[in-house]
Amino acid sequence: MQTQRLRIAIQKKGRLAKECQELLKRCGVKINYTGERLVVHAENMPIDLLLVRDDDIPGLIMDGVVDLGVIGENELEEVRLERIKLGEPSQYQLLRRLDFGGCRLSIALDKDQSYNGPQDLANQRIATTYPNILKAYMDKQGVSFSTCMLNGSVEVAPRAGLADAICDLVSTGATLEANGLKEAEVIFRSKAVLIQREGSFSEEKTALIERLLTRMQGVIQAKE
Ligand code: PRT
Ligand code: ZN
Repeated sequence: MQTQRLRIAIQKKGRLAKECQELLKRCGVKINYTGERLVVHAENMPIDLLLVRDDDIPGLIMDGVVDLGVIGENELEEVRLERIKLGEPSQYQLLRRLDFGGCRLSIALDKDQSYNGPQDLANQRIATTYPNILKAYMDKQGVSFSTCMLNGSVEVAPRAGLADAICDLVSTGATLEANGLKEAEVIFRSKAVLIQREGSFSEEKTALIERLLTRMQGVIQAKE
């Protein structure tokens, strides 16, 4: 169901939310975020914002339910691989990489354990929220392993005896350190990105997207 208004999905709460709101504001999109609404309307442009869990954003784009979305590349890639596995639509267009949400997906293990390369992970159990990205990496290395899927508290899995190693997002490294873990291998580098659904757009929407991109370019350059 397409609407006249441009639909943009952003994270409702979390690490990307504030910066997405700030970016849109600097692009001149006026939005009142008060209240607990799923959809908020821009006051000065034909734009509707969908405020959702970040996990839902890649699927909303790939199913063509929203026009644009802002999402971390880690989440985007994980959902893309999962959908390919399930035979579901997995297409999107990358409009631009943004200047926030930077992190890396890394394999980490007990800081006292020796590590000389991916072959040391052979037949180990690795806890992660990103089983598809991890599998793609390990397959490329030709190393067999098993997983333990966790949607939270991944970093405590080794200590709790649930896994030998973890594969989780890292930014400062403080969480790994606090849990007696060391970063062994960076398998994916991520930033927030602006993506667009496949398919055709009305002339009005195309022009609005162009305008937003031009403004975004200016906003991001001004910060550099
Ligand atoms: O509720 P919702 O599902 O929308 O949010 P969420 O809890 O799934 O995600 P959220 O808000 O935590 O993160 C959203 C996105 O921010 C991620 O998908 C990444 O693209 C990006 N991002 C950037 C990060 C981090 N940095 C990050 N450090 N996401 C998570 N972390 C976590 C990491 O999982 C670990 O627990 O922070 C911890 C490590 O941080 P350091 O600084 O101690 O290394
Ligand atoms: Zn999430």
